[in-house]
Amino acid sequence: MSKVSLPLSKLNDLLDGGIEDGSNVLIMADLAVDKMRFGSSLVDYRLEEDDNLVYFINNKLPRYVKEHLKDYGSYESQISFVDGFSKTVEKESEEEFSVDVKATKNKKEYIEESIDVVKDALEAREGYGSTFVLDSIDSWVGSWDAMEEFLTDIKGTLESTNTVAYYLLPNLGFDEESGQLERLTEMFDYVLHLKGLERSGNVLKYIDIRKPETDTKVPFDVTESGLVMYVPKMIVTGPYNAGKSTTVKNMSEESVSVDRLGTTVALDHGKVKRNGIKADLFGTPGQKRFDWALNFLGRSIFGNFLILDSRNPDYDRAKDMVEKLRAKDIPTVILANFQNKEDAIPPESIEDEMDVVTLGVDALHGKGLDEALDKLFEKILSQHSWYYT
Ligand SMILES: Nc1nc2c(ncn2[C@@H]2O[C@H](COP(=O)(O)OP(=O)(O)O)[C@@H](O)[C@H]2O)c(=O)[nH]1
Ligand SMILES: [Mg+2]
Repeated sequence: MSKVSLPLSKLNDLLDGGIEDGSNVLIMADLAVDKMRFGSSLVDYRLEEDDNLVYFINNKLPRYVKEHLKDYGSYESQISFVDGFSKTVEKESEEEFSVDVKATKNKKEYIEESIDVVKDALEAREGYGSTFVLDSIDSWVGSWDAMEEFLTDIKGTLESTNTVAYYLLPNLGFDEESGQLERLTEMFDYVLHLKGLERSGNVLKYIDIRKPETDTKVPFDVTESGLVMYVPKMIVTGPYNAGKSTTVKNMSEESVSVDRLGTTVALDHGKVKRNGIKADLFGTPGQKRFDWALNFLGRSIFGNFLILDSRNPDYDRAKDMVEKLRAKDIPTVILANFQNKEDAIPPESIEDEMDVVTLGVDALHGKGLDEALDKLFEKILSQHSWYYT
């Protein structure tokens, strides 16, 4: 059996390459997260990877989905629909594959009837290699035995047609106590829980892999270019003239520097989009304001770049900053800047002195900034903090 990749490289890393072919995957989404946007970016990605798509629709007319699927026209030959809805609203189905039972009448019968239609649709795809999507199984909730039978029964066909099946489900308030979550987790091969956290008016979305049980959580967002890892706030700190503004500017796609009253009230803000990573970057103003900025931004800071001038690292000041960042549990990476200068101290020496992961960069010419971003994200993901509880 081989692995099928998902559109987020961190997820694939955590799953040892992706999802095992022939699997049933539950994608459960908290109500604050738009599961359809996640589902669409998954589908778009798999279509681009030349999968066939078999899309089971049980809560709207297929025509509606066709109108809303990105680039449906160019992928039409790769897609079949299983129409599980027309009958329910007493319409004649226009699709080759349709379920001939009303979803509202008898759930058990409906689910049983669906199995054969889905099998036919999967087997009819030439060349196999398919993504199967069922949106959504909320109406199956409660019919646990029938659901389990569907999942067990479909398995052989998934394996023989090299298909991964994704079932979308809004989190209707399943909790550990009721045993429903446990039951669901048992039934599926993989369970991805999309969670939403409210933080100062924004919803922070992240993926919690419930099965196989995984500690690392992956914060994400859906952009025009698909799924990316996303954190809303990372800061850039460091002594005066160490290269903070330069780092924000050259790490970002777009940036603004608001200079008022000289350099003392400068605020740098940049939008980072690279390596499948999206982040908002804020340069903290002059060093005296560092403590103030830390207290003000406090709990919503996800990570920090501490920029030092490698020719003169100002260790006392730097250590003081690191201590305060540690106290707030803020993941930090030191950037040993000005590595293009002859008298720069190598990053290894600075790391030894500071006891914090240190990378050498030349912020002015953008050297080492990609690696710096990867490293800080790695730290953010592995350093468990308040924001995931
Ligand atoms: N040669 C070189 N110059 C740099 C580098 N990083 C920043 N600079 C320059 O150093 C000066 C101070 O940088 P700036 O980003 O304003 O420092 P800040 O006070 O920390 O925001 C500017 O003139 C930058 O162009 C670097 O890596 N190499
Ligand atoms: Mg500056």
